[in-house]
Amino acid sequence: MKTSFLTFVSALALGAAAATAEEVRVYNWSDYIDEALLTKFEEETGIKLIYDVFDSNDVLETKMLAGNSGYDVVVPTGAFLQRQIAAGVFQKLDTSKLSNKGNMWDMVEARTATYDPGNAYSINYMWGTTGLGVNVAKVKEVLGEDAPIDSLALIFDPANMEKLASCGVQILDASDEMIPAALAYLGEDPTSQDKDVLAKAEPVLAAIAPYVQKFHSSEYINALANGDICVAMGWSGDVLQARDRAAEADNGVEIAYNAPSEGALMWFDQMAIPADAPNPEAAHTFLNFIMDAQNMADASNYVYYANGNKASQPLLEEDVIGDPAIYPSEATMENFYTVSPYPPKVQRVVTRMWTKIKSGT
Ligand code: N2P
Repeated sequence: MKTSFLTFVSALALGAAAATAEEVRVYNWSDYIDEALLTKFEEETGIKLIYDVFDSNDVLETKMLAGNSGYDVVVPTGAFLQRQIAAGVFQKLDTSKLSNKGNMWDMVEARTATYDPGNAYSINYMWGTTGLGVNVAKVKEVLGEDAPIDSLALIFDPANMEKLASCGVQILDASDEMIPAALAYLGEDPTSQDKDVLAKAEPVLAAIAPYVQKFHSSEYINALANGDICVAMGWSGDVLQARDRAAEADNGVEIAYNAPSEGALMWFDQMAIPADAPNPEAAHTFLNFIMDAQNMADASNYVYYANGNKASQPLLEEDVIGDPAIYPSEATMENFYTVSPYPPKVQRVVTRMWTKIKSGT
């Protein structure tokens, strides 16, 4: 009797486990993790991981605002996170399920609290800057020895772009980053939300659009590495990954990353759990896995971005923690700016402007 009852109970338990087969769906940026970590997560937790990628905050935001994305963890950048929290898109984190939270870095948490007060809804994954990926030899061949390789004039002076078009230039398809950069080039406040100031960015971007091979936010990694393009306005770690891919291919291509001397945008990518996540429990397990010092170090060592995890720092490779393009000094950071979400009316103007600029290619 007893045995058969137990058998019955365990059969029920098994049935229940099969019905709710634990899985977690993560939507992260492309080229942003060491894939070995994905397998490690599944092996350690027994939770099936479905991992999709995107390369645009706008794409992520459209999905988040529509709801029912099916994702348990997503990774918006600070300013986008801020307005998505306001729109009710995320749930508060349950810190009782995040035993590794003490590993986080107070310097980063102080900064991300601007977007997410108290860091109640998100943890920092990685952070970096937006700047110039340069094939130095090619660019000097085209523009001469004095080529302004660390200045926004490289891409915003049409005279330079006209020549660089011959070796190929790609620009991020991110209005929220490229419009502030054009303002910084003009000596205007890149954080301005004043429509009249923002309007000044349009002619700058429109003038170079015909020389841009592509407005795209992930293809430039391989394009730089293969020598298909000579300049990209892109994200720090992505350019460094291009540098590495070229070195590995031993193809003679040498890539450098330069934060623009006029000021660089500094951004923070935050992991958060949608309010309608199918499996918030597994989402917390994933976040806690990511906050493990070794796991976070492995991720940064692989993608060349700084992270928000203080405990990971002794585990970082010297070419990561020791590279000021990845872990800049406090003094360098003073030349970085951060942006806040545009109010809806201004956002509409910016979106329209961007569509118009791109259609001029
Ligand atoms: C990863 C790019 C993430 C930086 N490839 C954009 N916030």
